[in-house]
Amino acid sequence: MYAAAEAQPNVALIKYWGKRNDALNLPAAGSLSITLDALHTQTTVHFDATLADDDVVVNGKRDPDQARRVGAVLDLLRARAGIATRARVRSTNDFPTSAGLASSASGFAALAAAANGALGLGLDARELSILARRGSGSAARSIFGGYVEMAAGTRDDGEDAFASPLLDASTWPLTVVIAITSHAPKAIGSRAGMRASQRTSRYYGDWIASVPNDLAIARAAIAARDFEQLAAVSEASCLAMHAMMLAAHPAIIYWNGTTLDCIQRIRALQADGVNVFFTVDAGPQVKAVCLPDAAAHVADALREVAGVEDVLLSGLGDGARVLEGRA
Ligand code: 2P0
Repeated sequence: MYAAAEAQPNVALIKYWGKRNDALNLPAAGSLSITLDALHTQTTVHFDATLADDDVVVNGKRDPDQARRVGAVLDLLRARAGIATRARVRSTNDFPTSAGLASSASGFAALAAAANGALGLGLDARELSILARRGSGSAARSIFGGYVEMAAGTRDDGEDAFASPLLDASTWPLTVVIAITSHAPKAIGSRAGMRASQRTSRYYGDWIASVPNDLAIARAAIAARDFEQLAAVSEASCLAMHAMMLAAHPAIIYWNGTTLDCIQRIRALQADGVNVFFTVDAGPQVKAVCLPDAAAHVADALREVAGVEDVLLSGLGDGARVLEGRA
C-alpha cells in the first residue's frame, strides 16, 4: 500500500481569498490559475499496519500542525477505502516553503494523488480535486495542469466545489518569472488572513461579489489567447484582493518595499510594450507572467531591482500524477 506522486504549485490569476464554510474548506468565490512546471513537490504515502499514528515528515521536519492537516485528508481517503491503517508520509519541495509560492497547493495535490494510488481507490481527477481542497483550497487547482478554474459551488456538502481544466499548458505557453523579495516565513497564514479579512474588512463583501465578473473576463481572454485582456483582469483581481486586505483591522500587508518596486518595474516594462503583467499572493514575492519571448528581458529587469534576492523562471506544467505505485 505504497505510492509516490508529484505535483506543482499554481499561481492564481483570479484570486481565492475567503471561505463560505471553514469545516469543509469551501471557497466563497471561484478562482482561476496557471499550474507551473519548474517547482515540484514529491510525496510518498505508505500505509503500514504497524504504525500507531500517521508519521508525517515535510522537508525533513515533523510539525504537529502540518501532521494534523495531512491526517485529516488521509482520514477522508481511509474512510473511502474502509480502513483505519495509519500512513508514513514523506514530502519534499524543491523550492522555498511558506514564502508565498503555494507549497500547500502542490503539497496537498501530491498527497491526494499518492494516497489514492497507495489505497488503489481509482478516484478520478475531480474527486481528487475535492479531496485536495479539504487540505488547502488552492490545492484543488494543482490536480490539473495548464489553465484551471476552481468552482465555488453552491452545495452545502462541497461536492460541487472542485477545479476543472480550461486549456492545456502547451496550447498557450506562458512564462512566470518569480522575484523572491524575502525568504522569511510570512507573518500571517492564509487561513487566519482570510478569517480576519472576512470579519474586519469593510470591502470583503464587495471583493467576493466582484469575482464572478473577473472570472468571466479571464475565461474569455484565455479562450481568445488575449494576453492584454488577461493581464488587465489579473492585475485588477490581485490589487482588489490586496486592497480589501489593507482595509482589514489590523491591516493585512503581505508586501514589502521591494514588492512594490518590482510592480513599478513591471509597469515600466509594460509602458515599453513588453508583454508582461504582475500578480502577488499571500506573501511578498512578485510573479511576473509574460509571453515566453519576453521572459529573459523581464528576468533581467527584476534581477536589477534592489532587494530582489532571487529570480526563478517557470513555464506552465501538468497536474498531479503518480510516479510509482498504482495510479
Ligand atoms: C490563491 N491564495 O488563489 C490565493 C491568492 C493566496 C492568495 O489560495 O485556507 O493556502 O488552505 O484553503 O489555499 C492561499 O490559500 O488557503 C491562496 P486554504 P490556501 O492562490
